Amino acid sequence: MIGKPMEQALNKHLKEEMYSFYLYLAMSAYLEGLNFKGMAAWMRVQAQEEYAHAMKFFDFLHARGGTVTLLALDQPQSEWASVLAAFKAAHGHERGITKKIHALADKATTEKDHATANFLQWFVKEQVEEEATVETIVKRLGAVGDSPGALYYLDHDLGKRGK
Ligand code: OFO
Repeated sequence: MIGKPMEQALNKHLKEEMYSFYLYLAMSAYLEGLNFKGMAAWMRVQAQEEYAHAMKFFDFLHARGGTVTLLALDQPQSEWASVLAAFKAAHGHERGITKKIHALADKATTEKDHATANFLQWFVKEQVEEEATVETIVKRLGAVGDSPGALYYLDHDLGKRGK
């Protein structure tokens, strides 16, 4: 049975993952509006991954005899200054999520909740990948600059995700 403070913290994080879903869906809509269909598809796949992350918390809470409480989501931003700005925001967001996961892992250790600490290790590893993947895209976009040809090539390349 999970302790109440941990249950509350995991419910709060479930919301963070759902917000990530919402944010990436908003970025997908923004990119779709700019006609960068490959990048929009990439963000849509990312949103689906975030939904799956949220559901891991949902399932874990139930498996531990906890209660799932769905908290209200904030409205995500809907426009960015550029494609690069959107991906930079995604990178910043992932860095923030990493910090939150680490704080949760610290809490589980302090509370000697070994099951939760073990559950969170998957996310610790996943965050390394999440940050690295978006950082690579930010770097590629930075290298592309204002070259339309290179930008459309990158769009096409990112559209391969999930196909
Ligand atoms: Fe769930 O990893 Fe991104 O936010």
